[in-house]
Amino acid sequence: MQRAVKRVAAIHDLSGFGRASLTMIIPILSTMKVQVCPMPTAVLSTHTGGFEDFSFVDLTDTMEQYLHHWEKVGIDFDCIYSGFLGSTKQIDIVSKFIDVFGNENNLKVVDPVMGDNGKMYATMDEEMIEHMKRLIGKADIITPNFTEAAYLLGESYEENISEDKVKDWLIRLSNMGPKIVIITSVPDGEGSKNTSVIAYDKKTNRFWKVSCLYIPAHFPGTGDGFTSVLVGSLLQGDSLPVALDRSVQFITSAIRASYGFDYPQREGVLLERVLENLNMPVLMSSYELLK
Ligand code: PXL
Repeated sequence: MQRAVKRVAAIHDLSGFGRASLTMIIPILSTMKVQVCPMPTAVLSTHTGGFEDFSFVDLTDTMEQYLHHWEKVGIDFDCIYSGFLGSTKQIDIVSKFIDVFGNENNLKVVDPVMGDNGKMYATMDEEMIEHMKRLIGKADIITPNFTEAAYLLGESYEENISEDKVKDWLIRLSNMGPKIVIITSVPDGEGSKNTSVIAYDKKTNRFWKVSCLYIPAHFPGTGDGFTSVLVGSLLQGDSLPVALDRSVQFITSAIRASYGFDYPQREGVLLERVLENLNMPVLMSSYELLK
């Protein structure tokens, strides 16, 4: 029998201030009627994007204890979802977590959080990228942004990339293991006011695209919000293009609800103002099938 409420193991950090990682993921998935079981990778006073001198408690050893205890208790999950990871050891623990708790019925989602806007985060290094390449091989779905996709493929960040080249990147990433590859923040080329999410579903050999108006703002944590809505939507039984549409629409409305206010963008989007949109009827208005 199906569980009354779907259950996700969420392997991410907990940052006390600045909406990102678990402080985005838990409210979004709870609002979408999905139970979140957080496995915190670290506890920080703030996230690292735009704050200095934050406190940081590494929980790598605790992650292993969680894994063993959850295995002993016999918990099973409808989805395993990982994001920002702080070391090669943490990446390898997620890999082990997928070996232990992954099965053919659950969804393994890896968001390979490594950088943005053409740059790697300060906490990342080459060795971690190598481990991340191995981890994505165990995922069903990966959601790199354009910068992360370039790092995973050893390609350079190109502002004016053609759609054919993005398709080639998607196929090459899916050849590394995942069945579905979703690249976010794809620049729509010179002169365009849009940015896109482009996805590839290996099984059906179809490419999907959802575009939205580019807003010149940078709020950390929007990638975590995007993937959380995607996970919630797929667990609710939506198709891939509808899940993409819902994720893009939600993040766009969160950015629009925030951008008009004058406050530091490092605090993240004003999630509390838009959370209820997640329970509104779905407008399947914008996805396209790419030829
Ligand atoms: O949203 C990605 C993210 C997650 N966790 C931490 C971060 C960031 C991005 O800066 O610093 C701690």
